Amino acid sequence: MKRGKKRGAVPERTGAQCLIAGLERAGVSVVFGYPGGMIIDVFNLLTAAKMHFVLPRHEQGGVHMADGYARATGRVGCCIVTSGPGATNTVTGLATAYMDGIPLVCICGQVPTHMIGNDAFQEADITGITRPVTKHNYLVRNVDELPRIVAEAFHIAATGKPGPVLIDLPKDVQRALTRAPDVSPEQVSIRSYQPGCPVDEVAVDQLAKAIQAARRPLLYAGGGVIAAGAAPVLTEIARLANIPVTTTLMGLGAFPEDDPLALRLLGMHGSVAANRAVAHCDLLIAAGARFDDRVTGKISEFAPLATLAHIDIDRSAIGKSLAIDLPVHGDVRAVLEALRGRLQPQPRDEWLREIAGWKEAFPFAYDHPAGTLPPQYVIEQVDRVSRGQALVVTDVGQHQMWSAQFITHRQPRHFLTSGGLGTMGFGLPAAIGAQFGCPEQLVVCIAGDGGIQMNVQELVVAVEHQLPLKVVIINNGHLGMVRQWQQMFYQKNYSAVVLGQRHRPDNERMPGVSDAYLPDFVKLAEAYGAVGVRVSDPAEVAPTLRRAFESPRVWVMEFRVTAEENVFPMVPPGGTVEQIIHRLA
Ligand SMILES: Cc1ncc(C[n+]2csc(CCOP(=O)(O)OP(=O)(O)O)c2C)c(N)n1
Repeated sequence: MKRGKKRGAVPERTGAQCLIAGLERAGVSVVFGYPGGMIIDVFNLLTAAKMHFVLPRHEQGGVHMADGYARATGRVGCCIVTSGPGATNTVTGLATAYMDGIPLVCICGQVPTHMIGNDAFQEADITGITRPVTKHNYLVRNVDELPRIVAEAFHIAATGKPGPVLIDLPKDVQRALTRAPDVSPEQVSIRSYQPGCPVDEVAVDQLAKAIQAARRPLLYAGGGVIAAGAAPVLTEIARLANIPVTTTLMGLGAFPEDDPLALRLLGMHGSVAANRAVAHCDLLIAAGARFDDRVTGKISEFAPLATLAHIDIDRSAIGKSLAIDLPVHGDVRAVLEALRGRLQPQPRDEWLREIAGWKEAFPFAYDHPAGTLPPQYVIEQVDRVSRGQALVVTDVGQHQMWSAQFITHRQPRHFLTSGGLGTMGFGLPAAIGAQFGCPEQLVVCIAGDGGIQMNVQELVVAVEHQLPLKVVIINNGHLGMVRQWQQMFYQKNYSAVVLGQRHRPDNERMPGVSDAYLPDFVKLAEAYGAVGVRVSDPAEVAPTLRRAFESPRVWVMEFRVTAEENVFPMVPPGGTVEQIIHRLA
């Protein structure tokens, strides 16, 4: 048969061309990627593609950047890497996004199809490896299917409970020719995947009746509220029916914490008021939350007096950890909108008075002995100096919990953190991704001296792209959160938690090194082209932050804080609210 171009037919394109066209159709405007031999055909086209390209310095950094971009904007983040080590370097980032329900599409190069399974150079079975940490993944064997697969990947990532999707793309498929037409994510219809579901009016009626009848109702809002864009309607409902609200780590910002109904963070390091309210409420309405063990503590004693209602888009999350009395499967925003019209104002004075008493008696607090710099003080100042406007991205550890406690969270998508996986090394690259998504926004990364070193190489990306990013390092000279657990639960047997030169058993200084703390973060910042400053005087904290926030440059501010500060209150792991620890004796 003659190969000729029919009038009106789709011109022949390579797989790589189809991929780029698919990304453009999906509205990708920034792509984070790292090249290599098995993805070189795609990179060959990126120079001319209608999207901004960002080169991280490690593929893990690239995935966290795409993740931070997605968390800050609500759009699907996108990254492209090569096969083998490039692909395996994405696994932690994918697992991080998967645990927190973040929409990503990750494209990996792969060895040619005829070599798959032969232990070819830079071959890794990334489809198999990532199956448990992606919402869905594809190994593309036929170029004709590629336009549909790209559109499906974006559709699946963004709809239902969002999550990461991986496309494993062999080199020969990138180079093969096809006349398959482009497909948009909006055109996708998959028979076995129907994420939209109509609001269950009967269930909403039952929930409305339960709320009207409850004397001590409590809303427990998770990251699903933010993902669904349901924060405004949640706030309306809480105020209309006088229902106090507590949020998970992922839900911070779903309800303004300066509202008298706000109970703030729930769970292990949550407020006493929030944890007590759960213990005393007669109706607990979980919205876009998943009864995570860091929230529930001892699950059999969680909300012992309450009827449990659970609104979630993910049917499999309902009843997973606890039996639910009032399940409401559906989009959180649609369900809350349907609920709003069925509720009447209720005073609930007694319940609100009780809660106000707990809030007043047990605020988040810390000691500030003269001559010391408490880490909580630094974090409080970030909030104050930015007038509550900063988009804060944290790493993982004590500083993460203090950031949850000492920042007054007021709006969604302004507090980004690795909740489910607790990934150290997330903060800096995610903050860079967030800054790409929100160029006008003040973005502040708060990290520990341990976690910042896990992806510190990405600092150069912020400098290179002239991002106005600010990095706050809470330097306590330790892997603080692990040190706290060793202090509290392992008889102070400090194992592998001291960072820097003080780690030397003879405690002797190394020749030529003047400081016990290593690395020198100021020099490190300068090496990457950023402004680096060190602060240990409390009086210098606010002026330094102010100068940094007014500057267009990347600033790295190292705060030398009290070394052995702990995060309180603390419900011990697997414990109950009665066992809450307020401070060490
Ligand atoms: C990749 C990874 N490795 C190990 C851990 C376990 N871990 C949790 S918090 C923590 C200490 C973090 O120390 P640092 O970054 O200095 O922050 P700090 O707790 O002192 O604020 C560790 C090791 C983790 N969460 N992630």
